[in-house]
Amino acid sequence: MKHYPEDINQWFAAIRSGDVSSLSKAITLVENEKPEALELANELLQLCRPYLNSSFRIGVTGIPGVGKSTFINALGKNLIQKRHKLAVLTIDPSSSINKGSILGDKTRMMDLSSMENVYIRPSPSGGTLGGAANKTREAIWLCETANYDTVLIETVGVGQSEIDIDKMVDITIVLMMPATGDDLQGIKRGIMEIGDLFVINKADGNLEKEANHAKATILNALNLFQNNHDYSGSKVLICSSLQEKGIEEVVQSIINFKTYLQENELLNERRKTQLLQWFYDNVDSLLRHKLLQGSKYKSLIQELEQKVQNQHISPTEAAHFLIEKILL
Ligand SMILES: Nc1nc2c(ncn2[C@@H]2O[C@H](COP(=O)(O)OP(=O)(O)OP(=O)(O)O)[C@@H](O)[C@H]2O)c(=O)[nH]1
Ligand SMILES: [Mg+2]
Repeated sequence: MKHYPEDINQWFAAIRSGDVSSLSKAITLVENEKPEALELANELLQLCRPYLNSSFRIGVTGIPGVGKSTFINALGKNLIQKRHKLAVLTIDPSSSINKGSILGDKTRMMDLSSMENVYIRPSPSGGTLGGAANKTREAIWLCETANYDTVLIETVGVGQSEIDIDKMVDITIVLMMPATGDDLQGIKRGIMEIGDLFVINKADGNLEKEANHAKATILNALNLFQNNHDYSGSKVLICSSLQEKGIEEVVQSIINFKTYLQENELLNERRKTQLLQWFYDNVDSLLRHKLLQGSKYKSLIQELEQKVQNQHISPTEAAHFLIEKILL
């Protein structure tokens, strides 16, 4: 294919040796939806299989503007000082429409983006129609092949089905900020359940005092909602990403949590569950892709789409009807 290296073994070797442009091209390839690209990507990924799950994956999520990019910048600098090799992927839900806000993200990660041993890359979230899948997991895998031992993933919010961050990382950090009123934004069941660590950011200036208040509120909320593990270390921390205060404590908590996962066999368990999920997500999106690209059911699908929109048939009925036809 045009624009891609011709020799797949050489391409793979270049990725392994740390050539950043070869890595970037590979990520572009796995994001490409064209059938010939999928085939080439599969060939390349087969070579990468031994390196799957070779990094520690840290997910950072939270509402827009809470400071995720600034936090990753501070956290990343700390990890680089500890001699890690760092890949940062930012999933932008809007990127399939407007090509993303990586410029904004990169400026928030200014220090990090100019450092050696750091790779920053936006990962489109994938369209919702047409069966395009989110390829962040493949991107992580390629970074692992390129020897990045730590992968940080930034994503806005939760509840976006297949881009739910906890499906693809070893630890999920939920970033929050102190509210000015009593009410703390973002305490919702979903977010309390996926978080392994909760970090209250922007604990500086006027908000410093509020941050302690927020900590108590979150600790309370953690007692109310059922969390999915019995980790007994501190789960709620306070930091200022801008002033780089409290970051070392966050790093120590990440390390403690990782040890907890390893000692309780939970790291492997998590990864096994995620691999299955990944398999089924691929089954879903490939089925949809093949179905919509192929010509066999084209007119039936068009007919059903119209009927659904005109409310002559419910979406549920239409889906059942189509699947019955296919499996007949
Ligand atoms: N005072 C203060 N401001 C912060 C802190 N961290 C981030 N900010 C500011 O908050 C704003 C948003 O920061 P970002 O890092 O871009 O937030 P984000 O969560 O990545 O935003 P999106 O990617 O748009 O969802 C910026 O103006 C930052 O300077 C902090 O610790 N203290
Ligand atoms: Mg950001």
